[in-house]
Order: sequence, then C-alpha cells, then structure tokens
Amino acid sequence: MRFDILTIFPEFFSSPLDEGIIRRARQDGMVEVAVTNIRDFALDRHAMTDDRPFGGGEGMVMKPEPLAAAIESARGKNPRARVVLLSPQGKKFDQSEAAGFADLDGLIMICGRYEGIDERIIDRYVDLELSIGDYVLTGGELAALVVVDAVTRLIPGVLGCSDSASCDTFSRNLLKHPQYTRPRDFEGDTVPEVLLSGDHDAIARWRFIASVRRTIARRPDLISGARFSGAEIKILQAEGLWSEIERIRGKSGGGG
Ligand code: 9D3
Repeated sequence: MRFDILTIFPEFFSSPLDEGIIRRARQDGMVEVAVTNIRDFALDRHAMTDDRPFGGGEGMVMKPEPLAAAIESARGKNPRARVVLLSPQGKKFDQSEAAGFADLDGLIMICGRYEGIDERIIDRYVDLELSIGDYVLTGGELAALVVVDAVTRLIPGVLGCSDSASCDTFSRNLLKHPQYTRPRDFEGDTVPEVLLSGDHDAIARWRFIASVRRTIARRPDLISGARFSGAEIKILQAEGLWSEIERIRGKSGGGG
C-alpha cells in the first residue's frame, strides 16, 4: 500500500509517521507514505494555495490549479490509487471502511484547509469524501493520519500475532473487558479474584460478561451488530443481560 498525502502543512506528518507500528511497517516496506506540499505546485510568484470565495462569504477556499497539479503528480507515482478528500462533509470513516482500504494498492489523500476546496477538484478527481467524526477540526491533516494509522495496522504482516487485528473490539462489536497487571494490590485496590484463579473457563466467562456489560453501558449502538453463540446467550440469560440486549435491539430496529 502506498499513501500519498497532499497538504499545505507537511511538517504535521513527520513525527506521527516516524513512531511505533507505522514506523516499523514503513521500514519493512509494507507501506509507503509520501507527503507532498501542495504549495510546491502553486505556480504564481507568492505560491498562493487559497483565494476568496466567489459569491462572497467568510474564509478562503483552496484554489484548483495547485491541487490539480499535486493530484496529477501523485497519480503518476501511485497510478492505481483511489483519491480521498478529508472533509467535514464526508461519509463517516469506520472500521469496515479501513478494512476495505487495506486491500487497495494506494490512497491519495487530500487534506483540506480553510473553508474547503474548489468543488471542481472534487468533481474531477475525488472518488470519496471522508469525515472522521462529528467534531470540528482545523483541517484534514489529523484525519489523514487517523486513516493511515487505522489502515496500516490492517495490512497483513504489520501486526504481530500478539496484537492481531482479528480480536479487535470492532471485529466483534463488543468493547474490551477491563485489564490488570502487577501488582495484585495497588495501594489497596486489588485485582478481581477470578483473574488470579488459573481457571481459564471462568476467566473467559468473566471477561465476556464484562465486555457485554461495558458495551451495553457505553456503546449500546454496537449491540445490534454483535452476534452471540448459543452458549453465550445462555451465559447472558444467567446474568440477566439477555433481556436487556433484546430490549436494545428492539429499540434500534435490530440492524447490524
Ligand atoms: C462552517 C464553517 N467551517 C468551520 C468554521 C466549516 C469547516 C471547514 C473546515 C469546519 C472544519 C473544517 C476543517 N476540517 C476538516 O478539514 C476535516 C474534518 C473535521 O473537521 N471533522 C471531522 N473529520 C474531518 S476530515 C477533514
């Protein structure tokens, strides 16, 4: 996978892409990330990348010519890439979108700034507009980093077995159970007894129940997409959680 990131703030990307799993994935050649300064493609004397909106109004709009030249250049190096614009108007990015991107040869990501980009660039080049959530950022750079991070860890070979993507929270639609490590007693707060018991069935059951309780409390929207085995349903019935799950599913229409 090759990511091409087009931005007027290339410095934004230096340290986040040079640490941890992404750094290793780049070093091992499993992903390539190239950051391009859109300003390098601005032809006028002042290297302007923005201008006032036709029709008037607040703020500035990113000019089409430098963006078009930057996209064409990125396409030359990443010919089979899909072109994504990070924008508050986009479709919400989620784990299934990340998994789809992990199968692609390349992504060209345009980071918007100011009030956005000239619509003709979207019409001509952009395959997909993506938002990372319902909050206001100052530009698309952090959103692009979120996409690189979420997609990179799904590329085969990037994660070791120990943190394999297959048991992620969102692969089961359940939140992770609480976790503890040494010491057993931290300033009087102790670790749940069952985790010290060595009884692996009891531990698995405790963790499953804790995951479900947490998901019901914090993310009831995920419950509709969770699927339980017959044995799990029996456990949830014994814990008095199954009726709660059916109630949540009924309310949300049982989708997922
Ligand atoms: C309505 C006036 N504008 C803000 C004062 C709208 C606006 C323009 C540009 C709001 C935010 C931005 C910059 N944000 C992004 O480029 C962005 C973003 C976001 O803000 N939230 C979630 N995902 C994304 S992806 C790109």
